[in-house]
Amino acid sequence: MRTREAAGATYITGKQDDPACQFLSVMLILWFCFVYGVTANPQESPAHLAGQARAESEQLEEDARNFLNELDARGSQECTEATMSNWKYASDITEEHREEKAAAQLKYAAWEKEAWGRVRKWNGKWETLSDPFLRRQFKFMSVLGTAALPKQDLEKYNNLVTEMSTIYSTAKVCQYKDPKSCKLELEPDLTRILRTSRDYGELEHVWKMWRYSSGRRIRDHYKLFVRLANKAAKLNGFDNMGEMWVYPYESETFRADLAELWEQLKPLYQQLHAYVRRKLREKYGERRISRRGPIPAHLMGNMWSQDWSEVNDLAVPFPGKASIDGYTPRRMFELSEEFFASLNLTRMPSEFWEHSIIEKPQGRDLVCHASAWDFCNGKDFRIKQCTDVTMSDLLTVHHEMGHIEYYLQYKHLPGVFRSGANPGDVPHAGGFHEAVGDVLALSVATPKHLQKIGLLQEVHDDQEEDINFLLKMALEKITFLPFGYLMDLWRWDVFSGKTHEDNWNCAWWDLRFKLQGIKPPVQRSEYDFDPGAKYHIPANVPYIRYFVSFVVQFQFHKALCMKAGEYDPLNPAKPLHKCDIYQSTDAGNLLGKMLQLGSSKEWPEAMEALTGGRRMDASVIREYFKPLENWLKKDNERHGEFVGWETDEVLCTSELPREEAKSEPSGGAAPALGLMLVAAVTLLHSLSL
Ligand code: BJ2
Ligand code: ZN
Repeated sequence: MRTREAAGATYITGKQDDPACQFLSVMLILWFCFVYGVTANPQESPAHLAGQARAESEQLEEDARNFLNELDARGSQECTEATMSNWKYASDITEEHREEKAAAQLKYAAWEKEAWGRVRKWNGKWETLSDPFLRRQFKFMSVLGTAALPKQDLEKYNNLVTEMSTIYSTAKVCQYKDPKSCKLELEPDLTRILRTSRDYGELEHVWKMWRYSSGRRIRDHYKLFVRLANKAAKLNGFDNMGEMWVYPYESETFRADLAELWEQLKPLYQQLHAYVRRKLREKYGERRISRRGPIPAHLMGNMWSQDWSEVNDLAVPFPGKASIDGYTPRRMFELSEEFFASLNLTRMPSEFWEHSIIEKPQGRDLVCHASAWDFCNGKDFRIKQCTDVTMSDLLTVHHEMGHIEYYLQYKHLPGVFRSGANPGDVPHAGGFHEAVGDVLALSVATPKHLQKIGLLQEVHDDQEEDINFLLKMALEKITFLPFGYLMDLWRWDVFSGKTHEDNWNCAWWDLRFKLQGIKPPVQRSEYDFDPGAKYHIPANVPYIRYFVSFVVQFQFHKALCMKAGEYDPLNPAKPLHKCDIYQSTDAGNLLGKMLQLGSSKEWPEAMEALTGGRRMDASVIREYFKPLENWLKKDNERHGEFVGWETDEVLCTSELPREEAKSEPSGGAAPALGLMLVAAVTLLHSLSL
């Protein structure tokens, strides 16, 4: 710009030296002005041209709005149809429903492709729109997702995901002491055994056989799946599917930020790990739990060691525990709804109560893993959960209802901003979605609140009770952090090829050891596929959203507590962990305002609206757990505990372990022939790829 101006100035000075030339120039300009003034079309005057440009851009804005509205109306219908077929299959796994779902998925993908094609015609124009709300819709709709795959590939891809999650959802395990009785299901049977049994052998059996019946049978499917997923990502302009997954977080530093968060949280996790290891060692003996080693993964009361709160009875510093005997699933859901209503947030609509599945139906297979559903029509919202009457399921009820509350709050927005609503594969920044119900549950879990709702008889409000409470919370929240982080660390490396498929399972155990400090109860091999024994891998649901959620939910909690007047950083009588926002309409309104934004704004903006800050911040969790962290440090020191873990054991090899090579383990309901068949079919699939 500056160069062009300078050149113009030089030109004019050159001519000014000659008077004759000057005269001629003036005459020429006068003549031009005269002619122009008399004959020029008034429609070409600068003022008029500017007006015309303004009208044109207003028209473009209007056309864009109409175009998007029309697309959204049709998109919502298509989405309702596809979600309905998906629900039918997930709640009743039959061949007929599978076919219907497969057809509906293809129809939905065809629509996505058509819509994307129409959006593309706006390239070069939508970027000039002045309304950021419109521009953002175009931006979101410019990424097509897996619908970019050629039809045959897409069909294969969809079928693979359905098949993997069906293997997972229908897997059965034989009983420990009765290998001929093979009807144990993950929910409720195996989950209950892990929660309540303290028999080392039984726990090992259940842990091992679940992986034998689920993950191992998924391994070959996953190979083909990764290839197709990456093909889709490339068609969308990404290097691989991992890149496509993190794109919606709209941050260049996202992965580095996560690594930093984990580094900040690790010291607290390590103190907790050392403490629990001692408690488990006291229970199971030094031969099984070593002083400096990782903890065997089957002893934490949870199939994936992602939440250790079910071993609170072993770990509790000062015994005494709440239980919710006498509750029913319906009552648990009503309790949760009541909390939302107390904050002036929306109650569940009548359709929700009519269509949700809140208890496991008998006599049919279904996807029991709890989930929340938005049917994209502003009316139909459901939860499907095989609810068990336990404290941790009560939290899951709140978690799922948090999703529904989000759906309800942003239902006025166009579909692209109703994050999590579409059955498409490009997830929006899901961390906030995951945090809503959990934030409320942080209040519900406080001893004061549990007493209010009759779940705790006596509250002493002393230091011992405080530590008991914080330890229980840490067993749920802090133990989850490394697991929530590593699930996608593993998948990002798988998608990028950094982790080769010959090393999938051992890479998984490297991460489990390094981040969680746990080890498998029996040596693993590359015949196993332990990541596949966790729902989100076969069902292909990105997981980093949960790590993000476990960090930001404390930031949200703090902001809401301050709004409710329940937390004051300067008042030691009102610490963060004792805050209960129940019945605070001020807090509810503040939360509601953020939920109503959906994903129409970048997440730092939504975060700012609620917390005043724009970054994920681990210091709030550290603040919440500070009294416990201090107590753990002292307790570990007092017992001379080694903080951290090391091992020289080989946790995983590429070879089939010798004892297994001799005979297939008994107790998994999958016959070896079945395994071979799955492998053969998958091989055929790969050959035709
Ligand atoms: C129990 C919970 C998921 C969730 C389900 C299954 C996958 C996605 C949904 C989405 C919601 C949306 C779950 C809870 C904490 C850790 C994790 C786990 N089930 N999903 N439709 N959790 O997030 O509710 O319902 O709108 O995106 O998986 O490992 O158990
Ligand atoms: Zn969730």
